[in-house]
Formats: sequence, structure tokens, C-alpha cells
Amino acid sequence: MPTALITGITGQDGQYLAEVLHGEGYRVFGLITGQRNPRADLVASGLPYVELVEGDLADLSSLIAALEYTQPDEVYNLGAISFVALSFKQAELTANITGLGVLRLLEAIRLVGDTDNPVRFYQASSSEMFGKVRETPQNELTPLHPRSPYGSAKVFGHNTTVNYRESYAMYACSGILFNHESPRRGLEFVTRKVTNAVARIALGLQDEVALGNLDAKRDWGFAGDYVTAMHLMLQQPEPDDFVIATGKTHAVRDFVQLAFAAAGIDDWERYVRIDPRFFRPAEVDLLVGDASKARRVLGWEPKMTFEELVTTMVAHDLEAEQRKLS
Ligand code: GDR
Repeated sequence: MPTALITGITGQDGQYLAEVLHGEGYRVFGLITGQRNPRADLVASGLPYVELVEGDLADLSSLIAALEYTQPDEVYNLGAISFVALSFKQAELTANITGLGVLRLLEAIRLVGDTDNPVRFYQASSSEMFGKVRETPQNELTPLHPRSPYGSAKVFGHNTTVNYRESYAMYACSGILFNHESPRRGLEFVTRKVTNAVARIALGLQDEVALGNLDAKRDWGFAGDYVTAMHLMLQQPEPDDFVIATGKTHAVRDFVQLAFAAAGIDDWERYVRIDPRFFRPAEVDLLVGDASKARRVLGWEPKMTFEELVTTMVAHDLEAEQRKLS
């Protein structure tokens, strides 16, 4: 039975990936951080087959202990301070967890790893690394120009992954994933913030939603599709880096309009207030990915369309909010 260790197990991607790996017959461990982490209960009830181990990306010796205990074939590093807006307020913390955390985990694998049976490593890199984009669409060779402490930390993690692969012949891959969403997305991210607010407005529970920059453009896919690409990357003969994206871009405004329409509301502008608090000191204006390498080498393609993604998230939130009322 192959064994996998996932950091960031409590997040959207950690949960979807655990389901995929469990379905493939893996023994799945999840790294859990903090004393009495309330999200541990969510994992325990939602994904009962995941075995939780304590450890923190800020603490090298805890990572070594977790690797020694779990003896994984594959390590998926999905743990991070992942909210870009927060990274401007807690830049040092973000650099430590999102950036240096990658170095610590790679060091731990190098120290614990067995050369006869090397651990395969997946790093969750991000389209935020492209930031002020130098070309459109962005591919694996597009120069990096991050626009936030989060993006800078991800660039460090990406470069470190490539460096460990080249220096120590480690099987280390970097998946450069564009935005990916789902009903499991945290409420701080714009998609879920909007679909949750739309559901509550449609049910008369909320009057409006306050948003920031509606002109920013993102390449949004479905998280459930994207985690399969992570797994595929670690099954190849050679480690490599891959962009994972849909190749289509939409403005935040388009997402908002479609989400309201999915709940039967056409005059959406009435319900949206622009609040400067949600603007960022520097913005990533236009992301759209070229995933042709992933299609060619991994045989990966996104399945869910943008429209399906929006309607699925709105339907989920309508049902969840209705359930709370009854
Ligand atoms: P992003 O996701 O920063 O792209 O990073 P987010 O959903 O937070 O923002 C997307 C865009 O929407 C604009 N926006 C708002 N964003 C939020 N959160 N709240 C608002 O009210 C709002 N109004 C407008 C933002 O300015 C931005 O342009 C996500 C994260 O998952 C990262 O961890 C990941 O690496 C990248 O996607 C790929």
C-alpha cells in the first residue's frame, strides 16, 4: 500500500487530494498544526481514513519526526499562509511558513530519505508567482514577478524545489496552479465569499456584499480537477514542473454577475458595495494559464467549466444556508 503525507490537510485541496489518494488505495497521513486545532475535528469527521500527525512547517524537527513516523512514498506540501491579502499584513509569517516551510520540508526529506526508495515531493506553487505578468498566457517558462509577500514566498518555495531536484537528484515537482475553487473554499476568498453572500441575499438573510477590485481577472478552475494533476505529477518517470489552468480568464465582476444570476437575481449591482478595505497594495491584474504541457505529458485536462463551477458553488451555499434555517 503506498503511503502519502499531506501538509495543509484541513484546506480545500488537502481534502480533495486525500479523497483521490484514498480512492487509489493509499494510506493517507495529514500533518496537523497547533494545539487543539479546531479544524482537526472537521478532517476526522469528514475524512475518517486520514491519519493525523502533529507537525508544523515552522519547526524542522517536527517535520523530521513526522517523516520518520509516516515513512511516506509521496509528500504533498499544500500547507501555507494562502490568503494573499493577509500576507501584506503578516509578511514575515508568510515568508516563514509559505516560503521557508518548503525548505524545511525538503531538508527533512533529504535527511530522513532513503536513497534506494526516494520520497517523491510535490510543491504547491502558484500563479501568483507570475504577478505583474510578462506574457499572456503564462507557462512554465514565463518569468516570475510576484506582487505580494505571498507571491514572493511562493517564488522562494518554487526555486528551492527546483534547486533540491537539481542539487540532490530528488524527485521534486512544482505544480504551478492557477486559482481553483469549490464549495470547500474558505470564505475569505472572493469566489466563496460571493457565492455564500449570494445565497444569504437570495434567502433574505443579508442585504449586500462588500467587495474590492471587480476588474481583476483570474483563470478559475475546480479544485477537485486540480488535485488529480498533483497526483499525476508524482507518477511520471522524471520529476518536472507543470502549469495547471483552464486557459480561460474572467473578471471578478463576471463571477459576481453569474453567481447572482444562478440564484435568480439579475440586478446584482444593487447588492454589491465597493469597499476600499478589500483592495490590495499591489494587484495581479490578469492571470490566464497555458496548461498544454500538462495536457501533453500528464494527459490532464480540466473537466468542470467556469459556468458549472459558479452554479455548483451557489447551489451548495443555497442548500447549506437553507439547512441552517430549518
Ligand atoms: P487570489 O484569490 O488572491 O487570486 O489567490 P482571492 O479569491 O483572494 O482574490 C482573487 C481576486 O479577487 C479580488 N477581489 C477580492 N478578493 C477577496 N479575497 N475579497 C474581496 O472582497 C475581493 N474583491 C475583489 C482580489 O483583489 C483578487 O484580484 C488565490 C489563493 O488561493 C492563493 O493561495 C493561490 O495561490 C492563488 O489563488 C492561485
